[in-house]
Amino acid sequence: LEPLYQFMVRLRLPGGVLSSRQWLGLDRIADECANSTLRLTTRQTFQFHGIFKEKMQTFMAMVNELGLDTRGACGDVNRNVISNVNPELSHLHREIHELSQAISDRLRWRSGAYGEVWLGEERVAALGEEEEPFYGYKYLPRKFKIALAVPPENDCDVFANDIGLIAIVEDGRIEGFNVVVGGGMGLTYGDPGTYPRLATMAGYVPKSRIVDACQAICAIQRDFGCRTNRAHARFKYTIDDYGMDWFRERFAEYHGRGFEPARSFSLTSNGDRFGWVEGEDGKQHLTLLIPTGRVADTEAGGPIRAGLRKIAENHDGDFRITCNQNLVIAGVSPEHKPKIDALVAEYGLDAGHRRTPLRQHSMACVALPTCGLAMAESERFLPGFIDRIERLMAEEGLEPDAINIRITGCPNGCARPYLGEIALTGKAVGKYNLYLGADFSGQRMNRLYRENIDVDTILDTLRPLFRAYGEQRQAGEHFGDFLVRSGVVEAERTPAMLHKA
Ligand code: SRM
Ligand code: SF4
Repeated sequence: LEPLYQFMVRLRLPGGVLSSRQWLGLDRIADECANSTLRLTTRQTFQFHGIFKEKMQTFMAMVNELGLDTRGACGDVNRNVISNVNPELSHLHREIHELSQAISDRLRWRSGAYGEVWLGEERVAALGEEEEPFYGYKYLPRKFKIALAVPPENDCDVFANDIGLIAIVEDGRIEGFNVVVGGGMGLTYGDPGTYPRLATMAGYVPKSRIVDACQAICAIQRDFGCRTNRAHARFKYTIDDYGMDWFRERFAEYHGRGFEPARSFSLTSNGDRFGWVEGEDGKQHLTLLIPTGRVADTEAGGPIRAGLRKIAENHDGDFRITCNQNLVIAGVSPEHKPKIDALVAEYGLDAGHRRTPLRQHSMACVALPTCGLAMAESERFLPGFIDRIERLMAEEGLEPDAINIRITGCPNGCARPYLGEIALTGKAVGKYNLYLGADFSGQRMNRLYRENIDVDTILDTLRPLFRAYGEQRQAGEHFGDFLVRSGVVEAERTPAMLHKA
């Protein structure tokens, strides 16, 4: 008798875009093969939980029938390429999405094993035959992540990625990208050799060469990344071990030409913007908060999944998952807007209790019960925690305000906690490390403020800080900036800053 194995599977979905047909197909798969929920992730795609081993082949075949796949959603390869969703600037979004797709396709692993194992295809490669022209037989030392931002929005947390591409737009067209390298969030408690790191500015690359440039950078990590210690194998450590001068030289060698000097840019926020906006093509786009990305029908959360299914049945545009676990009902023609509005109201998808600024700017990773690495609750802890923070802010006379809150069940950083103005990382059941003082645009990390404390102590710690913020904040000043200006925490100096261009 075999144990009842069950699996989590995530999809590859560059730029987070899918059609109504695909949404309906995934919704059906959730019932037929998984635990009847869909989970929008911080990397703009879906996770399915609770897929029993006997259902795996059916699951993969159904995903394949939708024109989707799971290649590179996990493993020591390039992961899901994420990008700005940008609903109003339709042509920019199209360009950025096409590039995400092109980078993802270029760095997709090729092995026929996928088809053989999951889709019943014939064996095509003989043993020892090269199946992976780019990855070779060893693949990468570790996972590798790429993000594309379109200033002024940093909704993809571009500096948290191995490669971050910051679009330089001139006359309404993408000319090229400032390339930042060596970002990453994970750390291991008690191992000072591991740390979160913001990516360092490398320089500018024109748009026509950006896919090749990404491949060259990924190849540098393939050839020089650490292969003896997995805790040291991410690209951020390669960059710190060898330095930026070395990296720029290798880039010029691998790519055939070097970086141009970085162009100026400005990023102002790293969350999503909610509600309807009209695109330049006259189409309407609605960004909806999906609490912690969980698409499910529950008593507490309401019929989110049923509502989105109904929308997909009536929607003539597409869906775009944001990098903050939310969803854009995109490309709605003006005559369809009232219908979508009516469904949103009928299913309570934009209910007032959900629309508070704190909820709109909070993220939590999955953690318990499915994540084997979790030390504490996260997804299930966030709603109650936000309730308590909102009460605390009201008690201290603060208006409801946008503060970027991130929670994870362990230090791995799946909700990019080190970019939260307030962040908790799980230490043990009911206990968290408290981090404070990131900025509101994903360009400064926070600092560890208190270790291993329970929720009551977290709130007691925040109370005087909220009070001081209410009394002393400057006009428009965000909470994280206030904490740094008032000396509560120092601005984080990360290795990334030490190597700044
Ligand atoms: Fe993650 C491992 C969930 C984004 C850093 N992550 C995991 C696993 C697979 C646990 C495991 O290895 O057994 C989690 C599955 C939990 C579950 O039950 O579903 C998991 N990670 C997630 C998701 C679903 C969080 C979410 O709530 O949305 C995100 C899925 C992304 C996707 O669709 O591809 C997710 N993970 C991230 C991010 C954020 C990002 O990529 O922008 C990070 C930090 C950025 C980075 O990579 O540096 C992240 N996950 C990790 C790490 C630490 C990596 C490191 O360098 O130390 C691990 C553990 C590992 O790789 O050893 C990990
Ligand atoms: Fe699991 Fe830790 Fe990632 Fe949360 S941060 S999903 S607990 S690995």
